[in-house]
Amino acid sequence: MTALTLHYHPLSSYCHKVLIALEELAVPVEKRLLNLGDPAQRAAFRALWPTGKMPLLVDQGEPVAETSIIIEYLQRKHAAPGRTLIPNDAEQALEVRLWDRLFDQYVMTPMNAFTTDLLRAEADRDALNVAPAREMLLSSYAMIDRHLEGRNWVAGSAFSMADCAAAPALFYALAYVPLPAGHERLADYFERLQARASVARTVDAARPFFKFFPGRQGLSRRFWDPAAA
Ligand SMILES: N[C@@H](CCC(=O)N[C@@H](CS)C(=O)NCC(=O)O)C(=O)O
Repeated sequence: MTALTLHYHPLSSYCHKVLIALEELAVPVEKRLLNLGDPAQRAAFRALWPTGKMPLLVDQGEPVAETSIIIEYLQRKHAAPGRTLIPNDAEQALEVRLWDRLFDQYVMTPMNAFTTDLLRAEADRDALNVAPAREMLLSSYAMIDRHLEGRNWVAGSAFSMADCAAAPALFYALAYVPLPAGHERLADYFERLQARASVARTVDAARPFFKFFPGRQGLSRRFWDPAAA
């Protein structure tokens, strides 16, 4: 029996980031599905962690919050021998943290602006709300595409925490704002991410919930039905 509990939802992009990391670091956790739409669960969760944001890791009763911190914590305290997502070398670690931040701030955040807009009542939606988010995504795609020249993974030579952040951010962002032509390096990187076992398994587990994803119309058919790909 593990001492670690993860409060999560299988559809949540930030939860995907940590689920991928858990698998990469070979850390067993007890997963507790959290439905923030349920007022009682929401109140109980806020009592545990005041921001009410998931995922939340609980280690022997102590909450560990914020995805990048959760991953660093798992790496330091619970990773299986030989498993790593943040290099020991300080310069390389900085590059991983930089790209982790860039994906969270400039891909995940604008992607979530689309979700927030679609969750509003139709009368309250506004194209002006999502126009800056679309611009930011397109500018991030161009930046990432340029950066990927000669690289397999986004920071350093090995799969890292930055790739854990990239996988769900791009997965959902591309459903809202598809990749324009001329971003072949980013397109290839996205395929490498999808082929990674930890990412593929996280997407598999989310599949039954895709029907609740507000951007579901933009989700490629192969993600609904991998056999049809
Ligand atoms: N900065 C946080 C962001 C977490 C976050 O935004 N989680 C979303 C789910 S993807 C959430 O809990 N949303 C619920 C809400 O805002 O009420 C992290 O890295 O953990």
